[in-house]
Amino acid sequence: MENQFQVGTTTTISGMIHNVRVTKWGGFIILRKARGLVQTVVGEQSHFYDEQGAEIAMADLCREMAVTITGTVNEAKIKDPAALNNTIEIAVDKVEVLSRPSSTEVIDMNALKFGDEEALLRYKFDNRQVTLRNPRDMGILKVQSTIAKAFADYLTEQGFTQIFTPKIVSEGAEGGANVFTMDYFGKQVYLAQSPQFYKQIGVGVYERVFEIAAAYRAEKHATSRHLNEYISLDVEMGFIKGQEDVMKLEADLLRSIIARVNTACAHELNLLNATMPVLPENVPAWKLSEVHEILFNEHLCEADHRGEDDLAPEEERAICKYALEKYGSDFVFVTHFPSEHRAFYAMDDPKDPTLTLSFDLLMRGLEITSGGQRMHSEDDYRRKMIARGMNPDNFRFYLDTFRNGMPPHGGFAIGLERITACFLGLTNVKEASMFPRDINRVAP
Ligand code: AMO
Repeated sequence: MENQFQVGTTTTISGMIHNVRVTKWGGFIILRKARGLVQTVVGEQSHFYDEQGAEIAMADLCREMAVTITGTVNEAKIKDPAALNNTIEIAVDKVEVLSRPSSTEVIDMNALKFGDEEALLRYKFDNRQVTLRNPRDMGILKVQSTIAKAFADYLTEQGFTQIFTPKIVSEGAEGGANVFTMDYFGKQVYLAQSPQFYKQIGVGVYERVFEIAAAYRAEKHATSRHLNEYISLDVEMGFIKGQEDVMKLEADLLRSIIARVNTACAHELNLLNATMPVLPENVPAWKLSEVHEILFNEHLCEADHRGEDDLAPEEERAICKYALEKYGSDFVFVTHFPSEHRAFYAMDDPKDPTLTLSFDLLMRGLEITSGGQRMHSEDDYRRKMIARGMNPDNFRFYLDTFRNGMPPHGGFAIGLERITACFLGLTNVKEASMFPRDINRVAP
């Protein structure tokens, strides 16, 4: 691509017409490529041809035509951060139309006026198949794709095997009411809330596994942090000494992802005006009870949350702010959540069985990960299931895994849309989903 833009050379470039601006002396055709816009300048030397090769006028060109442009690369200073290369423009010799939209009124996001941010988002999502065609949204999803690739690459280097597990399942793994049911040839089944059971099973096979796949949660409330279908970056590893091994792996993995995004997506980060988070060598880690105490003692929250079973959203924001100011970290691990409120597969802390060896990772005020050590003895699973009123018979294949032997193990899952939104400072995770599903939306 770089060679294509050598000043003084003739180049041929194909793309979609993002915009046409006619001036007295000619005008501009702004071409859209996969990574951004290219400015081309029309002058007296320019000729235009339709799909049949017949000569047409510049005025016959319109947005979203697919074209091939041949011209000379010239130096230029382009201010638009969406420019693929802001030091050049192309003086057009010829434009060949390859195909055209069937409507002459294609959607132009820039020309639309909206009363408020909500209305803009609604319009964007209602017409996502077309509104995605703008440098900002393309940039968000490019960063997301880079995160997923960096995740897979790092783990593969560390000896992890990528697995693909079923999304139609006989039991929900995470409990709670947010599970979608579906009819499966007359039997009630579920959409997987997570690949939890299957990634643990994968550890019995490959020791270290990861998966990148959709997870389903029947979230009944429209919030800026929940989707009904999201992409879960799942990791599970065997032969751990404790949850610290899992936390260390996640910190190292994130360091590698951040470095990759910084180098591979410098253009997108600039366009989105995003500053990547700081992940220090030692990420602050506090027990849940310690977080409540810190925030109370430092007067950082309005309410007194001591004794509560979970983190309140105001606490998530406050502890992240505290960690950044005091320890220079955009990330905070919170550990030792109460057993009663954690998924049944979490291992209880032998020192205090009311707590679990589990953690959340917060970033810039938002939970991006849950993880921890899991139980590995069938007896422990049965005991916990029965205590929670679950029927172990419904989990036969899962329990069978432990009956047949499992190493000490643990893992975590990162919500891909959440981490993308946090990296880029987006206020709504839906913006980091190509086609978001929420309580009111299943199309496009
Ligand atoms: P948990 O339910 O906390 O844990 O989910 C893990 C991470 O997935 C993301 N996430 C969501 N993102 C968008 N919309 C949602 N509705 C949504 N729900 C969850 C979040 C969250 O931190 N099996 C465990 C993980 C593990 O222990 O390995 C699990 O699913 O970023």
